[in-house]
Amino acid sequence: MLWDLFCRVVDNHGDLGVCWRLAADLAGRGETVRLWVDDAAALAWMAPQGAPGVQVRHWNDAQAQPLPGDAVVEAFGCELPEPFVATMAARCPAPVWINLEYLSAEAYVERSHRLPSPQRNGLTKWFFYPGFTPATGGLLREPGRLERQAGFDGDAWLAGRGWPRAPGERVLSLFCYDGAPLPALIEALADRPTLLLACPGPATAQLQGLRRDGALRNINLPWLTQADYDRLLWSCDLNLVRGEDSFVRAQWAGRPFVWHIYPQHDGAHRAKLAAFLDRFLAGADTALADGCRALHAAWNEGASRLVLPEPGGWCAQALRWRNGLLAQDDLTSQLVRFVAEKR
Ligand code: TRH
Repeated sequence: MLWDLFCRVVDNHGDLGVCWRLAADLAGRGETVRLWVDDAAALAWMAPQGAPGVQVRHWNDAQAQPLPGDAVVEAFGCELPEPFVATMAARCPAPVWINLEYLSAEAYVERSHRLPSPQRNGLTKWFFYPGFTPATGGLLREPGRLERQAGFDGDAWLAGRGWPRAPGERVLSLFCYDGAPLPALIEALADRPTLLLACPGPATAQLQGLRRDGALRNINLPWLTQADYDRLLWSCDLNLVRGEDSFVRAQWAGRPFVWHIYPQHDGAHRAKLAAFLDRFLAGADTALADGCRALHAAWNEGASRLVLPEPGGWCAQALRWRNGLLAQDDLTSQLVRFVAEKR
């Protein structure tokens, strides 16, 4: 089938990051995808090699009213160009119109997933919610990901990139927003030799001015391709991630992670964070659960001090969590089935 996937880059990189990953995954399964995006600049580092079967088109070209595909995905409620919507209404059969929502672990997601929204022009827009349970649309997980990680040697990869782990050193990746309490993190890491691999943006900017003692060293990374960013996550003992897509990729890495949630002015992100931790920590022992919650509160509220949970139990919980998620249908499979069902 032909898919039209619309993406508007709000800020940061997750809208495009998620849409690119979905487009490439669909194309990898034999679908044809037109990715309409208003600012594709970040693809230059995210996916410089592109993907067979994905055509990246500029958002404005959609005004020229190409014949819409079999499925139209409006990512994160980005509001499609009116002329394109008009051609959708005129197409017979009408395309299946999907609004792909942001990821959340909150309960409303299961109630809202797959709900229809009849439109004035006679079309139906379907709400499709990613999520962490079988009653949701699931998570992006392209075929072969687990196998690629299984045979991967993280230390060799780090050394090959010029960021070698010294003997006995703990290695962390750091991808965060402004406001992350880096001084508290640096203090919490002082107990062991640590290599901090800082991703571009607030992480490297904030580390610049901070005093660090001998036990901790940091290297500022360039923007990596999505595939290399995955390899970074697979190579580290602890991944500090943010937003939506790196947050999911850290869960697939099966390593301890700390989530810097995208801050919302009305504080709605706090409920979203709590809902995720409730699911992630289900079945964990009290010490780990309390430690993880306290760490996320400190990291997301900018505390002056933070404590890392004991790594052994944290690793076991991250693996248990990933194994549970692997049992669910992935987002792309569910989307393809949903469109075939509604056509
Ligand atoms: O950049 P983000 O903060 O994006 C955010 C979130 O998606 C948030 O939900 C959304 O509301 C907001 O944008 C508008 O974090 P995220 O989601 O992890 O997206 C970053 C993308 O960049 C992701 O696909 C991973 C990728 N990436 C690389 O490819 N290479 C890199 O070196 C790094 C650090 C990230």
